[in-house]
Parts: sequence; C-alpha cells; structure tokens
Amino acid sequence: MSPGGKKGLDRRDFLGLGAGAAGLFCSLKLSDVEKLNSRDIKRIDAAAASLKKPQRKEARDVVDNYTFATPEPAPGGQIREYWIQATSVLWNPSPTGHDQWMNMDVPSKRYRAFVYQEMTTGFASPLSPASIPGPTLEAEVGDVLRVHFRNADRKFFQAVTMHPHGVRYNPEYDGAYYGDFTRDGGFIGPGEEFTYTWEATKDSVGAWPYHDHGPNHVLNLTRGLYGSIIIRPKGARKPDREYFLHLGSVFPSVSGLDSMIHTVNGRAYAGNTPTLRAKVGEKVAIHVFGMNNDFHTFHMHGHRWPGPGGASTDSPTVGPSETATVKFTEDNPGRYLYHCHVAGHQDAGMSGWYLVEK
Ligand SMILES: [Cu+2]
Repeated sequence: MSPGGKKGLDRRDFLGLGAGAAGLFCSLKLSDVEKLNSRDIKRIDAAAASLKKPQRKEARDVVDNYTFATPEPAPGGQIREYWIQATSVLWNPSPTGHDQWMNMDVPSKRYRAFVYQEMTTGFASPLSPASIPGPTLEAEVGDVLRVHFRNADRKFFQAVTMHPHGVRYNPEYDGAYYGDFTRDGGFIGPGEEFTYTWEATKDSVGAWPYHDHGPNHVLNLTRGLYGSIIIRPKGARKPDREYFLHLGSVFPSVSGLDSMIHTVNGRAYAGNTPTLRAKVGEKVAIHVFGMNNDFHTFHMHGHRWPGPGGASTDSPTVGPSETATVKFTEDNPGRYLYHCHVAGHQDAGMSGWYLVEK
C-alpha cells in the first residue's frame, strides 16, 4: 500500500478527515499533545499515513530553483559512513518496575516507540538493538557524515527524516518537511531510502542532536526518534568516559500510562535510566540534550565544572534542542545521583546513578 493509495483514502474517509489531513498538523502543537487522547493520536497517525510525497511546484522564489552538489570531505578529511533505519519497537521506559532512588515501585509497561537503528553496510543486518536514543554519529573537522537512511517501519507507516543540528548542510540534506517546498530528504516514506551528506566544519565542534523532522515530527520525537552527533577537532583525543543523555518525556496518550513520565535516554527512574561509571583520574564528558518542550537543569551530585561563561556550575540549564556539556577530571569516588532539578521532572523519572570507583 502506498501512502496515497486507495486504502489510505478509504481510511481517511472512515476517519472523517476529508481533504484536511494536512490541517491536523497545522493544529497540532506540542503543548496540545499533552492534552490529546489515544483516539486523537490515532487520527493524527492516520493523517500522517495518508500524506502524499510533496511534488515540487513551480518555483515560488529564486531560491527554489537552486540545485546543490553533494559535499565532499575537505583536504585530509574522510567520509564517515553510517547505515541507519527508522523502525518501531515495543519499549519499556521502566523495565525493572522500581525506582532505586526512592525505593518504590513504578509502572512497568511497554509502548510502541519509533527509533533509529544502526545497520551494517547495505542495511544487511542490525549493528545494534533498536533503542532510544539512536546511534551516535562521530566525525572530525574536515570530514563529511554520509548517512544512508531507510524508513523500515511497518507499524506507523508514515514519512520520517533525519534532521541534524550543528553540522553544515545545503537544503537537499536539511532532512525537514517543508510542505510544497519539501526537497527529497524531507519526506522519506515507508520503504524509501535517502542518503544525507553533512559537513563537519570548524564551527561544528561539539555535541548535537539529530531527530525526525518529517510531517509528524512532534509526535514522533516523543516516541523516540532522536540521537547524537559528536564533532571533534582533528586528531582530538576522546575523553576516557563519554556519555550522551537525552532528556525527554512521554505523554500518557503515547505511553499508555496514567501520567506523564520524564525520561533519560527513553528510560524513567534510577535503575532504569543509564548508570554512568568512571574512575578517579579519568577525564569525563557528559553531553546532555533537551529533547522536548521543557527547560531542564542537569544536576550532578558531588561535582562541579566550568559552565559556558567560565563560572563553576553543578546545574546547567538545557532548553529545547540545546546541549549542555559537562566536563571534569574525576576526583570524588562514591555513589552519586544525577537528576533534573525541576521537581516535576525528577519525581516523574528524570534521575539516575553515577558510580565512581577509586
Ligand atoms: Cu527537567
């Protein structure tokens, strides 16, 4: 079945959407998603599944006529190749059913997540489990990231993309749905493939998120379609320990739970969220991404480090699509908690352990 096929139209009629499928997206705001019930979610998914691949209209503006070459690495740089598919997986945010921090039981239930999964060359076989977040893409300044992307999902049956932050790209590789102005990388339908090419330039150094920016990205981001990019200076040494933590939330209408959960890498509550580890003397880097509509304060017990302005901090703020990088040389052994200091977030799962050995 193709998204624009007869079956899609029947389903649209059945749901009473008529020709206004796109209108559902116009009216869908993340602030509304919290209020939507599971029936609303089904309608929105059905609308997304019935959307046709945009046909480029005659140029509206001179910029729409521009064509772009595929970037190559700078002299001395290399091509960093990845094969990534979008797929769906049944995902339990709290598989242990327990919060070790508060020593209490918490709901343990699977929901259908939408995730990026790393594959071997040619999408031959999985290189890692389908999980949240997606694979971490690594490059050095002067390299290009060449990401072969396939929409392999058969459950949500709607177009998705990969949209990067931090790296340089031209409009062909933006990976974003633009309505009638959409270029090829901005609408990868079920079963379709596209190869993105992104440049790691001097000003790309740092940690960045990538995420779905297709027509239904608001919902699909809450489901788990995000991952990390790290760009290092050429020849730079990696830290001894490096962690990538995505702060998100899953709405009851998506998770099937009674209330909102706040997640670290798709998991909620200490013992389920990532347990970070290091040894005294090691150089530690923790990259923290804001992946929802909230502002978070990433608090790490027992440690301080320089903030962006140079002053010491132990609770940097990270807003939507922002990254806070925590860097220090470990000097304080023991068990520590990390958590968001926004009370409603920490109480709903946004916490975890940091274990430091002597
Ligand atoms: Cu928070």
